[in-house]
Amino acid sequence: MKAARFVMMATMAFALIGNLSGCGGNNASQTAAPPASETPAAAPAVAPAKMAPVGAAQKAGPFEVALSAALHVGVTKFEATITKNGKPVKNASVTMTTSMPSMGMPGPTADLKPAGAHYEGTAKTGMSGDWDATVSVKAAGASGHAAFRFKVKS
Ligand SMILES: [Cu+2]
Repeated sequence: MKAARFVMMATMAFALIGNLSGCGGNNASQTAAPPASETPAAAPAVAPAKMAPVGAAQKAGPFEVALSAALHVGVTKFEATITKNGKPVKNASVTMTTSMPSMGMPGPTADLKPAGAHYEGTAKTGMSGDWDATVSVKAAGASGHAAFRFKVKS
């Protein structure tokens, strides 16, 4: 019983620290989800939310960028689809930076890595409210930026 109680206290402390971290910070360690082994077995199962477009697809230099995510407060997976003249762009370097414009708060930065037909990565949107995300794309000697604004609901 003692061990179980310690695990519960540690889990609560971890959750508290997470809540105090504001917009999610801007270092990489805060963008990573905790290993599955640290997830308490008793945690209620939450059905994964459906990915949805984050605003309209944007031009980024010669590229078109569509961004989607299941927006919520916490660690969130973002998927970017990068095309050029309607065709998928491979071997691109894709980085997403975030901020909360109304609060002047920088948010996390994430490298979006190739995953199937798109690029994906996680970023912790630590607070509800309006967020900006800029997706920077570099591929085959060309580059561009696409800007998205989205709302994270509490
Ligand atoms: Cu904030």
